[in-house]
Amino acid sequence: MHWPVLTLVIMTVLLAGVLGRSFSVNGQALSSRVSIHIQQHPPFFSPHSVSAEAGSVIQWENRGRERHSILADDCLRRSKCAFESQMLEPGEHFVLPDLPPGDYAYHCGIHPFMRGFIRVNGKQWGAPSRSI
Ligand SMILES: [Cu+2]
Repeated sequence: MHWPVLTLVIMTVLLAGVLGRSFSVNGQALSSRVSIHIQQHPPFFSPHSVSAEAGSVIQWENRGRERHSILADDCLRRSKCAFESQMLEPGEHFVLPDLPPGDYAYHCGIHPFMRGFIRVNGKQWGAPSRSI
């Protein structure tokens, strides 16, 4: 590996560490890492709605007592599927490292009444937002 490349990798890792903290404003998470808790009671996905900058890591943690899964609503249309987790046992995580800009409604594959929403903003990176 060439030195400039190695330096870039190291700086990227360091920067990710600095930025890898969560901030929350009125339930809207604005950060490079967004954490969503899965819980047994409403709103089930907490916070229910999050917005994130492009390139953010979005992470769910099952803090409930049952199995759950994360399924983008568009998966039901079978044309495309933005994201779909495996079954998450209590205590397990699901991580989306790089969701493209757009609006994403999602639900639990086992309990369809558990619903959440993610908005990924792309403007910061010069890419237009798109709705799905
Ligand atoms: Cu569930």
